[in-house]
Amino acid sequence: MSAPAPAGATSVAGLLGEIADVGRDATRGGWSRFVYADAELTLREWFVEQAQRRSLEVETDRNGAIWAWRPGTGPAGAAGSPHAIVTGSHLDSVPGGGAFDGPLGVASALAAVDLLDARGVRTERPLAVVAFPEEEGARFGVACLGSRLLAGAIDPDRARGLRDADGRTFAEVAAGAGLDVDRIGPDPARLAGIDAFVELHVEQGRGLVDLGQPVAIGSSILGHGRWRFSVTGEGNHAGTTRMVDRRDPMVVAAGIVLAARDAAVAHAEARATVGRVVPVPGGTNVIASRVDLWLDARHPDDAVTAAVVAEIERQASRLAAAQGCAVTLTEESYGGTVHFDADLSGRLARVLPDAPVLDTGAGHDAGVLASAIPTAMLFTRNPTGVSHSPEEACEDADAEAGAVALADVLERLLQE
Ligand code: HGY
Ligand code: MN
Ligand code: MN
Ligand code: MN
Repeated sequence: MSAPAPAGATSVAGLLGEIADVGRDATRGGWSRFVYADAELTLREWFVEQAQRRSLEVETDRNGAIWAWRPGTGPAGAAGSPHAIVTGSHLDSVPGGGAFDGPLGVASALAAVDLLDARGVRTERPLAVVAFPEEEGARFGVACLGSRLLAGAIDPDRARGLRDADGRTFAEVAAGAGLDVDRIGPDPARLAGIDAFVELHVEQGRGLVDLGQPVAIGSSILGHGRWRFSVTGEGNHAGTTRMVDRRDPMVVAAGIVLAARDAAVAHAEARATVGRVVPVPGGTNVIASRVDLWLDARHPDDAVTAAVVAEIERQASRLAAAQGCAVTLTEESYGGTVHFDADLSGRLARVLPDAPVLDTGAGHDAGVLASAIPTAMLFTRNPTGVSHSPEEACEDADAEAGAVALADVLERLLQE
């Protein structure tokens, strides 16, 4: 487990430089920082240390999110006090992901706190910087698990039973990290104390590159969901089993991957991805008995997403029948298109009049919380436009511009 470099930075690039070696994935490339695994636990420690260096009051909520409070001058003023302005993002990553998806929002929030301190901003409202757990859903399969629990968007019993690739449950793993898993679930009192949540995130596209701007305001998040196909056939020997005698679920899985591409291509703006295919038992010289594969499908119109998934399901059934296999489909999570709070986004636009407005195809904790509190997003330019890959990038100057924009927005919201 690589430890972060000694704390001391205040620039966004400096802060991210302190954690640059945490969770590097020598096998896949990029970074793999899965919730409650070593790298993410190190990032949690780093975040707490950064917060304490800034005299922020740190607490962990019932769902494992870390909240660092910059007290207001009003009543209570700290954890959970009323009329708070909150910013932040996540520290976890996809497997072999980039260095900015998540951590850029957390580091920019810490740098924004430094700017507010330097400007002598003191307000009745408190400010909190939050790091949500399992935003990518890379370990337990449900994206934005921490913010969904907070907002009551997932049943706590279902969350406790989610399993990672090793079969370990969220309850077991989170308890091992010190969380009282009997208490996970909605936290309406905490949400009631928040007047606005603004998440800064690296742009996962080329919008700002094409517009020649460093920072954008978010407008909406594409509706998207995750589904699991399980194809069962007959496990057997790769060498002794004649082709005519096979009931090979991997052949069906290959057809489903192509069916997903074809179904999405048939609908403008639709996206469908099969990014994970897991044969069981998974031997090189073994015909799998079962193959699990996960579909990620997205579209601005929920009905089109449903139609795309239905078409893929039809093709999967046809393919399975042709191979003497069976196939089941389970919806793991779904969230419709989110439009950020118009009033809040309008206030951001008055603070950042030159910032363009962009939608995003990527999910975010802000998208989940939009159902419960006023939320908005800022995006910082990514020169490659690539994300969920080591190619993800953000120039130092743009990262600083993002932090200044966030500080300007937070200062205005704190004072209103
Ligand atoms: O999958 C997403 O869109 C997000 O990055 N979790
Ligand atoms: Mn992501
Ligand atoms: Mn993200
Ligand atoms: Mn996201």
